[in-house]
Amino acid sequence: MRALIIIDVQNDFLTDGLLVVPEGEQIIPVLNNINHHFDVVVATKDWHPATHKSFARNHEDREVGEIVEVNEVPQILWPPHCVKESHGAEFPSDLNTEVIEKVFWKGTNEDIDDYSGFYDNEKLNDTGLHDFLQSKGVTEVYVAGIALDFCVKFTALDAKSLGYKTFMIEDASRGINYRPNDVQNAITDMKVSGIRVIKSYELEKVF
Ligand code: VGL
Ligand code: ZN
Repeated sequence: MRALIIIDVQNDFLTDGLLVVPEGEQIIPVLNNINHHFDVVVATKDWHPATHKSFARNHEDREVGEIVEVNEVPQILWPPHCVKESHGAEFPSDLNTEVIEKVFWKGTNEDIDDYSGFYDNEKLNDTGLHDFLQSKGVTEVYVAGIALDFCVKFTALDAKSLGYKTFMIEDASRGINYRPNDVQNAITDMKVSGIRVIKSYELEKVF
């Protein structure tokens, strides 16, 4: 069985959001066009309490982009984003969400961030995604969404280590590119780990 995992396609990462990912909205029609290729479609949502330690404003005298330690774990500081139950945390209205069988929540514990759809950054807790995919008999996962250089990358790397045949759909994903070449480096890291980086048109050829 083949699953599409849609990572963090949420208003705050799109134009007018609080942590804008360039061209983020361009992936919405791509996702809507490809979802029929999959046996299972799931999504993740970044879902932070307002007090989350990944927000620069929740530290004294710290700015966005700085790295601090939270319980001895390095944490990049972000603007506030995807606060649970806010408009920014919702799916954009033009994303076809009817096909999404289940949503997995990440970043819900204020003390630790979660870039992967499977576990938090220290792998202390899991989101239930692996168990769900196992229960559906999924062996191949296709990861797409936001941000290519953070949550898409870490989800794909975990999927690969969990033993799934793993693909990342490049044109159905966009990155933050906080430092120049972050997206290119993320793509290289994924390829080196054995993840196949594909374009959405290739799905037409395969299935
Ligand atoms: C993300 C930074 C902070 C992501 C989430 O979805 O890639 N990036 N929170
Ligand atoms: Zn976040």
